[in-house]
Amino acid sequence: MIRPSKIQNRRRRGLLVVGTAAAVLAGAGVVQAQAAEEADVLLSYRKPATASTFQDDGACSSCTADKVTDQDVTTRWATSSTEGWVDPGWVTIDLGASATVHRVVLQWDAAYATDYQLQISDDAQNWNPIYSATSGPGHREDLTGLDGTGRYLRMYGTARSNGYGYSLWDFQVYGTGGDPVTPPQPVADIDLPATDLVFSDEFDGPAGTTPDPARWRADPGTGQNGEQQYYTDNKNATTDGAGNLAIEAREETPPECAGCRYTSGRINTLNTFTFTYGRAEARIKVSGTQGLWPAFWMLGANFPEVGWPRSGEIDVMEHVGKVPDATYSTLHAPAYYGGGGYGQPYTLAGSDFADDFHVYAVDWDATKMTFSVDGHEFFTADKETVEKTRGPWVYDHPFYLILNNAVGGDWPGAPDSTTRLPQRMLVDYVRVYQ
Ligand SMILES: [Ca+2]
Ligand SMILES: [Ca+2]
Repeated sequence: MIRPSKIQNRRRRGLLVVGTAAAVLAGAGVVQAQAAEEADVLLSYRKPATASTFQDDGACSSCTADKVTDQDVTTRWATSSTEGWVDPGWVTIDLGASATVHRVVLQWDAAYATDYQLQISDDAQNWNPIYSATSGPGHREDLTGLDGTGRYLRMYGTARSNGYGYSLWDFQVYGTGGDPVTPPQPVADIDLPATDLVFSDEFDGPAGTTPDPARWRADPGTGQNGEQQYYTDNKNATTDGAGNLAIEAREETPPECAGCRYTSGRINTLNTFTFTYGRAEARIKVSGTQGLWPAFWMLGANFPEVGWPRSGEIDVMEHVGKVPDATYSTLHAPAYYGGGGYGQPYTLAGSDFADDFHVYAVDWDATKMTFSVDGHEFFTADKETVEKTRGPWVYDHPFYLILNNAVGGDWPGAPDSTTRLPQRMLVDYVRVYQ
């Protein structure tokens, strides 16, 4: 609606035999045949990094080298736009002590290296290649079977994918030795289908009841994206007495905004309910007419701290009045957002979604999200596919629910002479299962 597992590879490092047959025969010892197995761990987390140059401007603010080791796929290193869009370009991680490297994961930005080496060194002076690419594919490259020893590892790029520089969201190094810092534990995955009801609102109150403050808070103010409405403090969001919440868009100038011509409602669960993974569903009868833009969607709960699109956005359902017979499900992240979001429409040709209630849902776990309308699964966003084709997957943390009914804006366009107001978006229920 805003438009513009720490994997541990276990490697058997050889069989260590302690004791001898002779010792057994003598009764003086015990034969121990044990697998001396040393686990590969993430060696690069929070390790210092340096780079040929870094970018710090409006296009990429504070895109310093340490952003490749922060285990945050919404931050990136990039070479300087004024002096760094040249070859070679490099970023070096100091692993803190000598390490043996077995695996590297690179999550590139659109500005990636087609030709590059991974080089290792004991002194950051003399480098030995442990991997060479001559036609690197960019996006996510998971390089296994590596074998090199040293304290410093660098990506040394010699050819760029486009006219820009080099940029990495993440540069993960796995192996043994070094001086590893234990990374944060990932959120526990769940098994789908999710069937335990953990949040619900059936909106069964008497007519005129505002949303339960234990579940929802109004989010008053103007909208983004060139929207024209003013969202009131629940004056436009009340139950209809028939089991639904009605979010009503009206043509009126609110006292809070002298320049506004429309009012509507927007509510969310940021301060009352957030969740990671599960099924979120709502039964909704969207509003129609030119210029209307009802939505059921989610933002990362870290939105107040990191902003958008770093928070991530999951649009379970959006509808624009000018396209009556389609709804849309879309993901937004720092590498793909706005008109470039990752999504699909669901179309019932010739129908008008504003004519009836439909159930809009997402089933979300650590590997994928599947979107459905009335049980028809029409779009699956697969984590691995997204990482290999679009960019980082930024949905492994808590999100909160949002309902709103926008008027105008870049996507639906402004109301015109055909627009009929007021218009109600009716929500029969919202339920979340885990
Ligand atoms: Ca990062
Ligand atoms: Ca209901």
